[in-house]
Amino acid sequence: MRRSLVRALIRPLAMAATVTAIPLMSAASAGADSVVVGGFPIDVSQAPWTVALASRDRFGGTRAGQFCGAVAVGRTTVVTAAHCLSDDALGSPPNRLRDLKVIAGRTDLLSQQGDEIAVRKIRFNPAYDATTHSGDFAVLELAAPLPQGAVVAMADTGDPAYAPGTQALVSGWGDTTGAGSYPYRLHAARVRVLPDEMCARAFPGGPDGSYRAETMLCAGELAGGPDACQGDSGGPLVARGRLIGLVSWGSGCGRPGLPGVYTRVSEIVRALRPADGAPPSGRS
Ligand code: 4AZ
Repeated sequence: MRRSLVRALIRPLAMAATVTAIPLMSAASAGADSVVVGGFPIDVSQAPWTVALASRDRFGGTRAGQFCGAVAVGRTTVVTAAHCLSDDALGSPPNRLRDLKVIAGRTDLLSQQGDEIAVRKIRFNPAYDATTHSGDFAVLELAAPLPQGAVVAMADTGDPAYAPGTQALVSGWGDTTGAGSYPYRLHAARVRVLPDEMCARAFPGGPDGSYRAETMLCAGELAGGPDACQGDSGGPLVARGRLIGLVSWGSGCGRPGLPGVYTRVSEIVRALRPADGAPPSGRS
């Protein structure tokens, strides 16, 4: 499951480009073993740090080319999941993608609301491990600044926002049902930070993946329900007004006993801290 996530991400989204379905307003609840992402539509003003990663060249124009989420952490700095920008996900190296953009301030992908800003530079976390998804982040430099109001602070190590039980909000334009229903409107779901042991138990290694508490964060509801899903990858998990996670991976969406796995944002803070040595470098 884990190794197929990137392909799983790309397949439904590539298909979505040709789909003309009516946007879903929110995920319906369903039976015991069905997937539910349990979210609700929001206006981007409610989570203005949520931006879309988009390429119309690669993914078609139906949904403005949206293929992943990302987060504004500075006026010209956006973070996303490294796996969103892998050759595997994009079908070519990211620097070949001439029209890679961040879309900010837009609730509905069908609208012209907000700004589309070109990505000037991509820095991959040098410690990203594509096999385990450990350290799943990349830092993007934008060609023009975002409004200051779009920026969210990142939570450093020891921030109480990481405490298990903390309520958090995940937002994105990803699948709202787990069955390939991609909305035009931004959605959000309320989840809770869960103890690392829950994800360690759910993902001990093997087909469903392996959880590493140092670089990953566990969130969701143990009973299943609200969760991130394909197409939300790279997007924000915010608690107490601070960014604590980026949507990274999981096994299905909203399934009982299988929480969502997020990139632990304190790892990004650490990597970006000048005192820690060089900032993350890589292909650009
Ligand atoms: C994905 O493939 C994905 N339910 C993202 C999040 C989750 C599962 C899969 C978590 O992009």
